[in-house]
Amino acid sequence: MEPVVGSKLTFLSAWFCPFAQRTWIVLNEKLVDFQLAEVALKDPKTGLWHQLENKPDWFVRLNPLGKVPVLAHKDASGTVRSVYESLICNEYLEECHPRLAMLPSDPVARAHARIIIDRFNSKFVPVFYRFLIRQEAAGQEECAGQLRSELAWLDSQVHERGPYFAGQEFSLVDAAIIPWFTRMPVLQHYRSFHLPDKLTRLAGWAQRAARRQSVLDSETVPPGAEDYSAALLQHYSRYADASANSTSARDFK
Ligand SMILES: N[C@@H](CCC(=O)N[C@@H](CS)C(=O)NCC(=O)O)C(=O)O
Repeated sequence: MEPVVGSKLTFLSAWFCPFAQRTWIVLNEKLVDFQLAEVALKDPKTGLWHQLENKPDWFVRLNPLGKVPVLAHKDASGTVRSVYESLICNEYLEECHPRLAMLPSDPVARAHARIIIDRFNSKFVPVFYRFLIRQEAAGQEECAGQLRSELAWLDSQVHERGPYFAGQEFSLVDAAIIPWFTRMPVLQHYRSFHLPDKLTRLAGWAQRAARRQSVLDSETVPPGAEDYSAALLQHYSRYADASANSTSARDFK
């Protein structure tokens, strides 16, 4: 249903979306007053995704890519303005709400935070989906190896004085990464993959970050479901049997 976009920030999301969850976590951390609008990206009967040409005009006007997350508001002149792409939404929130800062103040440390986000987004995220989509054992083994090497790199990046990636404060880096760690049970369930035992810093970070209130408050179940983890497993079944027709399934194949 089309949300009424007013001067208060509207956040377009989908309960299962890790990209939208990144932005939801930042909204929560920064105590932003927003209204949530859940977008129906899939046909509830078939579980298949609506293609761009079938998405409502109001949604494509707010994001021409037809994806969540989107942040939208009406400005002082009455014009609706929108921002999309999760990492850009998060930087936008950082600029609009600087008081509860989520990047370090030192420019080199800020750059380093962005380096971790960039590598995670360009290397880890595609392999997460590819690991589920690949049906043949050799392809899955290749993805498992790539994930293990990215996980080892991430373990080395947790701040030495932690517990978070940028130090003692939860930052945009943690918000960008944690949604894929709370989805690790999906890889365990469908691909028997788990975080290697020796990555103790990363495991400690994941446990701590997953328990943050901003993260817990961004985990919602779809109507009719009770258990978030079970609902996520059900959602990812279409990736695991390669029948998902989402943009992620196409982009990361
Ligand atoms: N690069 C985008 C990816 C967002 C994305 O793929 N969102 C998914 C939901 S998890 C979506 O809206 N997909 C729409 C579709 O596949 O049609 C971001 O970082 O925001």
